[in-house]
Amino acid sequence: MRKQNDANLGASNTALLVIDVQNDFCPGGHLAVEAGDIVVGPINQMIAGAQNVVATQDWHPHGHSSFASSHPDKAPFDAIEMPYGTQTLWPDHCIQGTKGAAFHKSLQADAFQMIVRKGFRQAIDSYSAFFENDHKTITGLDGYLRNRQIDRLVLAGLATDYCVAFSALDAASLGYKVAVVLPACRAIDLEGSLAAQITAMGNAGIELLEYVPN
Ligand code: VGL
Ligand code: ZN
Repeated sequence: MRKQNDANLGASNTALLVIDVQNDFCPGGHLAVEAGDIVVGPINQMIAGAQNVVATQDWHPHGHSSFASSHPDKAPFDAIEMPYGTQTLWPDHCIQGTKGAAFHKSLQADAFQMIVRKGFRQAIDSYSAFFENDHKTITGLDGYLRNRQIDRLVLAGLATDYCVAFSALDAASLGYKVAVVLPACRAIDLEGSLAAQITAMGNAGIELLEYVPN
């Protein structure tokens, strides 16, 4: 069902949180998400109507511990045990300063008021915009949003089942009101991860919007 303007992006207490719309997650990139680039149009439309816009940028050093290439005998999409828990291994992607780590060229990145870089510590990955994968190390975004008296977040970007979902779930557990705009997200979908994360987000009280709010 189509709802009218639920996301209310023009409100001063609300921020649009644009997750990882970077070349490596788009077609032709090193960890391409199917049709990842189609999120750019709807996100630009939302940016145009938003008062507050924050973005994340996956930002790994060479040889990052989340890369399969850093582990002998491992292949991309294998899982390994890290001191902080199970970690999926990825193709090398979003290496600091490379074209793959840059935002998609058509994304209205000039509108970003704050860019949170994550995954820059060699030994730990970070899917969420709030906490690294140990669920303890903070990125600082919560403090920034609180300082700006923002308590509602509308998320969109890549990938639905990893960085978008982890960010949305952490935001909900931190007490934010959270919505995810599904048509402005695309998933990696490893072994049912999309369905699992959609269920988890629903259970956490996250609003799943099926349309692009204007
Ligand atoms: C992401 C896997 C590895 C994402 C980032 O942005 O969803 N997924 N690094
Ligand atoms: Zn990454």
